[in-house]
Amino acid sequence: MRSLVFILGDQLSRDISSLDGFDARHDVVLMVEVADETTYVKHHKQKIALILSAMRHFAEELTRSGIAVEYVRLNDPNNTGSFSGELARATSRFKPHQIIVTEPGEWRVRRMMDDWSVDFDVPVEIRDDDRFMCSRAEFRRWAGDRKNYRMEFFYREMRRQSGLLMDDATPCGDRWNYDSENRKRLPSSERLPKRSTVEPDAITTDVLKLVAECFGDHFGDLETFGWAVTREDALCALDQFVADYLPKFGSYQDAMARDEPFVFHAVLSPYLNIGLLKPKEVCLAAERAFRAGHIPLNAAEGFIRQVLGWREFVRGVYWLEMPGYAETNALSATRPLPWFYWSGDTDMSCLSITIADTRRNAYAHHIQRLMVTGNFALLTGIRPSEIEEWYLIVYADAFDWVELPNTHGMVMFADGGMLASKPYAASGAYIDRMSDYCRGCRYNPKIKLGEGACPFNLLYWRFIAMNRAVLQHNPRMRIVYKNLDQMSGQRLQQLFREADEFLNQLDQPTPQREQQDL
Ligand code: DLZ
Ligand code: SF4
Repeated sequence: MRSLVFILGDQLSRDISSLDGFDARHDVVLMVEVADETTYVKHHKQKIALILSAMRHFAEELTRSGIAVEYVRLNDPNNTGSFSGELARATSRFKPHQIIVTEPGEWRVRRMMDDWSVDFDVPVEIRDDDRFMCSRAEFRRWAGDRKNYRMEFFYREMRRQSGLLMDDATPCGDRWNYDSENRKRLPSSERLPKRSTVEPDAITTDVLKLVAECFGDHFGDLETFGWAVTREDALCALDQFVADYLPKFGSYQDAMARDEPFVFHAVLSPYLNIGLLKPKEVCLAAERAFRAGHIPLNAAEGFIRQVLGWREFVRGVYWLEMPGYAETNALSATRPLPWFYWSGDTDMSCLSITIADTRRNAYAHHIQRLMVTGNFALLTGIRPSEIEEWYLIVYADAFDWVELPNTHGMVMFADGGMLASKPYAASGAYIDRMSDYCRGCRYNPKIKLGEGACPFNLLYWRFIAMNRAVLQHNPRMRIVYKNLDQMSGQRLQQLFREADEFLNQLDQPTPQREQQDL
């Protein structure tokens, strides 16, 4: 045998670079389900089920096409439980001349790979992951000696380079960005088309059983599992998105609604991030729909900006700045994560709804993530590593390369502004404007102080005041500090007192938290 090609659980693409030049007469693919990956954080049950089922389907597809696959199941009695252990077993069994692998999406695993060639005494070729539209080298060139990175400039460069939504050298509609047209609240009369889910087949049913047995104490519901686990079904989800949701995705991109957890969002990120869909093809699908006159420009541009702009951008920042990136804590945030992030047990209805959606679907859309759970973590000063781990656990699409910059930089401003030009801090008024969550909440977003005041209002000004040293010279924060300085000392004192009372009860240890059912 010549090559052992090791394919990881988020590399489920037929054109993954590790398969380039694969010789079916001699080479073997290795895929492994291992305890280390399922438990290095306690992933949402649906996330584990999605990855394991998609891995099993992918292995079947490879086998059908004549590729020899060595597939190790989680409950195989000889399973060593780790990537390195399984690679060691496969190497001694197949005695390959070389091991080929595509670079992983996580620094932790990349470091592991450094040891493999010495440990197994076999050359290890680590290939670039060319499923992204911007390679790590191209991003490094773009970044040059910039001290901080702004998505908007990178995005324009990517538009020019890819030709997406371009009329020769000019952006379609003569504007790069239609963000200002993407902030409508969802009217209560708006009826959304029903989302279709994929009925579990025999493979998925087996995996669901396995996950229920082995990971019963992990966060999240399993009964609602309806993810696509094959490329074919992921392509159907893409078609449905373009036809039914994309036309209004632009206008309602930032809207939140208690009975519509997905609003008009694509919900394709898990498929993109494990390799069932390709970023270029989803962008092209949106562009085609626009050119054919089926969707408005603000929808096509808003969607393409997320995939071609933001997704590629955070991946570039991750690889450029790791491992030091994760260590920064610009706002010195040290509060432990409140227990209600797991239980959903809070009387702030925006948070309880978002957490319930997350538990049920292993998904929340970007404004729920940024402006509800994220905003609360920012305002209360949760320790970045704790909230990062939460995001990595609870979302089906969360892999370190994408989750970390989004949480550390965008949500928590822990990088001091390397990635975002100002913290995304907001009071209750923002949540009230963009959602129907406040209706029925025990608090009132219009009350700033005293009985019934929305905690976001108290916490917002406390956050602004407490972080003056770091933020006051930021040009985008100037008006905020001007407003703060106009508040009377007495008002500020009351605000701090009430905010601290709220925070003190947040810090109370919850009795019997271990017994609570996640
Ligand atoms: C996230 C995950 C899980 C839950 N399980 C596995 C697994 O059993 N086998 C595997 O190959 N990959 C898994 N993954 C995805 C890996 O954690 C992912 O490939 C690494 O984080 C590197 O990006
Ligand atoms: Fe959230 Fe405040 Fe609105 Fe309640 S009133 S839902 S806490 S923003």
